[in-house]
Amino acid sequence: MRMRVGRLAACLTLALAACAPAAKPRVQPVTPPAVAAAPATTTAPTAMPVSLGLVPWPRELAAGTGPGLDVGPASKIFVTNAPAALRIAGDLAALVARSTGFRPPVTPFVPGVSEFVPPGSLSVTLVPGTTLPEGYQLIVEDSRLRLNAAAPAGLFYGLQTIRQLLPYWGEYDAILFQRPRPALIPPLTIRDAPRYEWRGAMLDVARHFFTVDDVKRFVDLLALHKMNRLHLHLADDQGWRIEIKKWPDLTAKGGATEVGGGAGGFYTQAQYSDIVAYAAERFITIVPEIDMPGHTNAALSSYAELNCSGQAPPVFTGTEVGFSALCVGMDFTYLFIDDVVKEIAAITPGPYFHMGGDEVKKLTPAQYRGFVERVQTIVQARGKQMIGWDEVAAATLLPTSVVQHWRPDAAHGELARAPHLILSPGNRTYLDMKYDDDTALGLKWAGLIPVRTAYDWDPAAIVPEAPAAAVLGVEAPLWSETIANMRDAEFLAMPRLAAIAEVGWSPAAARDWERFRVRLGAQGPRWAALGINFYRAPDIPWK
Ligand code: NGO
Repeated sequence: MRMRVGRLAACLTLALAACAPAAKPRVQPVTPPAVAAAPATTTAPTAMPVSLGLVPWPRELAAGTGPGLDVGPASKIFVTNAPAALRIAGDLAALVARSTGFRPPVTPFVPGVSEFVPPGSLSVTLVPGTTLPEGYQLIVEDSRLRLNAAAPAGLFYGLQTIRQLLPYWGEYDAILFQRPRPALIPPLTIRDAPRYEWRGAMLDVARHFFTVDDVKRFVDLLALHKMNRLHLHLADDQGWRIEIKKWPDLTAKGGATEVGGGAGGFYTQAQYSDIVAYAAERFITIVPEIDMPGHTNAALSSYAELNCSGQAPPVFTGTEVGFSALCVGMDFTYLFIDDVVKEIAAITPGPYFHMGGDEVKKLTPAQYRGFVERVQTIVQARGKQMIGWDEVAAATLLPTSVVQHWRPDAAHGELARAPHLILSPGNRTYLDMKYDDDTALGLKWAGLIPVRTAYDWDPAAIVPEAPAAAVLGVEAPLWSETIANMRDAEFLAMPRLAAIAEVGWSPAAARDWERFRVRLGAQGPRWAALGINFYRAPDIPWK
């Protein structure tokens, strides 16, 4: 079973070497094709061909004429001779192999040497300055496909688009053993780039533990939808999930259970680094969270000396919140926090450290603010930007700090002053809310969230008083009080994760529920082929 999950995970995000027979690249020098001029017209939102099952919808798309590119045995891939581009071209070759049974050879361009680029070719080029950050341009004609971007992330997102343009049956493992068949990519020009730089999801691995393979599979779901942040909620009352070498009991004791009393678990630092690297290959930044000063029973039960009373409370396997707090008046607490931040910062290449800060019921407002400000200094001294749930907006924040909005009724005055904002309104983005009253899993404190509710909102209208430049983007948290494994997680996340991905990526003017639900429905066969346990929401016309 583990093997299968690992293989599926590999196949799911185009680490496709694992899924298709390898072929040696044949080196044949050619010059890069010129980057195409802008298309004469782009489709107005009303004219968008919804038959293209793209999610998220691109910034600009112009349908072309002709039958499109027939990818077949004559196809070759030409690529900029740079490691990241070569890797993405290799993934493209594997993707084509899965769809057609033919693996196109990958040939690096050799600058200055001119050669004919044969019909049927695909090219992957890195051309600095040609696209917006994370953007790409994809031009498909009858005789060739050209993907170019200013940076590797853009090529990766272009590859995800190509994947959704190829037939879904390429996602089945079994197809490799069947007769090769041609795949037609429709003619079009796409100029794409995300609306927001922060397109994230959060996985709560504290309430229930999720294995490294589970997290990688979750990463795959994000990558498929051009999301680029995975926030890991690594510590809460019910479990501490990351090895801290100086404080081994955090995991030995605090990691040994979970909601309901199961065995729990934790990541060694090496395993965490493995997740970070896997995510980085998919252009996803890991954002580690150690929730404090509340939600800390796992730490408090591991070390008696962290408690004001000097007594360690028992481990906790229930789901109530707000009963635990670190001993904020004691200097020793900050030595502990510094050790934790230091070790996690050292294995986290991304610029962020999330300190939680939510639902603290045991401290006075002044104690709380003082705590947040002191932790903020520690995080900054360890080289990271502090993020906190929206309660931290009550403190005096550094210009680099980030506030994550989650309470639908949080005070807008404070949020508007936040140096940076991530939007995770509980009544729109919380993937752990039930779809409807019949949903067996999930909570409903923030309301029921059918797919349309997750889709039909504008991040710019959530805290209208906040300057547009302060809004980094959106994030969909998946809390795990009611979910115990990836099957459960997929059921709550999919399809709403795809809806949030489009909220974060696509321009507001291009978003439309009626068209989205058709495009989302077109993902059904692909997701089924990938073995994703998605909820067949009744408001979506699943293919
Ligand atoms: C809240 C709470 C979490 C719960 C979650 C459940 C935040 C930021 N704190 O969100 O502890 O798990 O709701 O939906």
